[in-house]
Amino acid sequence: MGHISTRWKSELGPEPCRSPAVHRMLPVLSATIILSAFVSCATVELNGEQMNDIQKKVSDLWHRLIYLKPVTSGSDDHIVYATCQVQPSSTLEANKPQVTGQVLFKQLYPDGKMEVFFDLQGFPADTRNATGRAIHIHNFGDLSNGCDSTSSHYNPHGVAHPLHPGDFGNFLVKDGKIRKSRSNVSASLFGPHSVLGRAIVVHEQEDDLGKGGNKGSLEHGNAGKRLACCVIGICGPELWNKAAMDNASRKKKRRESECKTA
Ligand SMILES: *[C@@H]1O[C@H](CO)[C@@H](O)[C@H](O)[C@H]1NC(C)=O
Ligand SMILES: *[C@@H]1O[C@H](CO)[C@@H](O)[C@H](O)[C@H]1NC(C)=O
Ligand SMILES: *[C@@H]1O[C@H](CO)[C@@H](O)[C@H](O)[C@H]1NC(C)=O
Ligand SMILES: [Cu+2]
Ligand SMILES: [Zn+2]
Repeated sequence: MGHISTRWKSELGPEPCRSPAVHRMLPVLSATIILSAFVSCATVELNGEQMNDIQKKVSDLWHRLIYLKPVTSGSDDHIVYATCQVQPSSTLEANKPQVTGQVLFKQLYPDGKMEVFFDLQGFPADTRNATGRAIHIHNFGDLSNGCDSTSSHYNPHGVAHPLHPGDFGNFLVKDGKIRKSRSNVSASLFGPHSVLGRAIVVHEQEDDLGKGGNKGSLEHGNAGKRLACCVIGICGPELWNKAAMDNASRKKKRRESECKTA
């Protein structure tokens, strides 16, 4: 490391900015590359599984090196937060539900699973015929033509619906609202398949979850019109912490009122 720094100074002027994560990982990466070079030169026979394991480790290190956490969200740099401010589609007819609200994301870096909190309002309060409403991550964060310009479901692995990382399934409306947490979600806020900059779309209808028996079912679940959408962007911890506090105090109130009526 010292040697490289001296060379930077003498030949290339001041040392370029490098994030601490790169500093931490360079030695590990070099060691792994040397190790894998040694392994491939040695006459030791490796079975396919061992080879795959080495390949996986090397590729994992590269990913961590190249796709660094996009931004430090607040004081704890091991958590990434994101938000999506849901607005009715600009192409939506006036007689359709005007859905607004927030979708919040939290994920531990670099190995955590994404947690998502949905807080939406503006659905019809009459739930006599209530079916679920589908919510997905769509490919583009392009709202130039309302939610219609967000393209199809984000599908980095080329699989059929409902196996896309942003297929959140169906949400029941209660009193015109959706308020729901999901954890262990397979979408991610970092890495090569980060969903930052892509769109959340709230649909008018239920997701048939691939069981509709037609082509559309395996592409988008026949979830109908796009009511509302937003673009996922990085943020600090404040929104999530506030939502978690409100969530906890609602729960406490609910319990208290249940105790009173019991
Ligand atoms: C419920 O659905 C049935 C059949 O789709 C329809 O005939 C009825 O009018 C609906 N009721 C309400 C309150 O929307
Ligand atoms: C989380 O998801 C993975 C695969 O997506 C699954 O194997 C695991 O059992 C899940 N964990 C929990 C706690 O649901
Ligand atoms: C909200 O509360 C529920 C339980 O009542 C919990 O499962 C969920 O994780 C909470 N969500 C947040 C964002 O704290
Ligand atoms: Cu969708
Ligand atoms: Zn899908």
